[in-house]
Amino acid sequence: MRMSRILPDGRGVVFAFDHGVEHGPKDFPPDRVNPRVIIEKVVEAGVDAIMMLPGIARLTHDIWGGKVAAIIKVTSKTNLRPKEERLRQSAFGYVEDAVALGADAVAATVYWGSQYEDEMLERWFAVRSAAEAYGLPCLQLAYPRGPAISNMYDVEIVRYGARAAAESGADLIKTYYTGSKETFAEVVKAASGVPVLMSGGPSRPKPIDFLRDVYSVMLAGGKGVVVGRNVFQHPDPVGMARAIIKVVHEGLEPEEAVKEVKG
Ligand code: FBP
Repeated sequence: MRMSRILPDGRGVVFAFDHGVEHGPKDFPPDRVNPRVIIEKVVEAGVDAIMMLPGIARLTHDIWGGKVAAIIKVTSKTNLRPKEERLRQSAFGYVEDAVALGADAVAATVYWGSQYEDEMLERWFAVRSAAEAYGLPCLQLAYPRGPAISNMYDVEIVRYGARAAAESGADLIKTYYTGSKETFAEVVKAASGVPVLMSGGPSRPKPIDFLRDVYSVMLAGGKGVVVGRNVFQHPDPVGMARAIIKVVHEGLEPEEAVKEVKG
């Protein structure tokens, strides 16, 4: 039931909105620092789900409740930490908080390859087993990054993370785009049937470039996208979200979908 709210036709567009802690308020354009402003826009655009930390859910539930699925992320870290400590995420709430908030799923990050992999796996499995008891799907942000990884977008590295995510019991995998349809198909294959969603990444100057990546992901067998900055930093977030939705759910070509975007 819950998975079908996130991937209504087997595919989904999830709005990622955990940046206030991960990157700080500098990520938000000055007119959108209040989370309610942007949440209103993505709900209007018709995203399938919003991935957020517990506090944002409390502050905005009256906008998305009953309209859009909620994925509560229960790990995070700040960039205020010393650099070498940024390769671990801490507990940022508990599965019970997500249940109390009426969540459809929980999310947690694992930095595969980090020197703190051990600690993050302990946390992942604690989240995984608590969520299992409530029937809550677990989205894993399967991000390979660590001292031994020189290129975290390399297909060998990304598919390793996707495979490890599948083997650790993820119900949904969010990971990096590897740059082409062919390489992303390898990532999808490694995930062995667990739905793979592309992580958005930094804002692309031209919306068409982002839409082309999303299109390739779908052709590669990906099940959608978990996108933040490419929507909330764009001057027309509603148009941008609508364009992405059209590519993911209707298979519209990027050149057509981009017509939704103003400016
Ligand atoms: P974006 O689409 O903005 O990249 O959001 C996806 C996301 O994974 C967020 O969930 C998270 O806060 C951020 O990117 C992580 O960014 P970084 O790569 O700097 O750690």
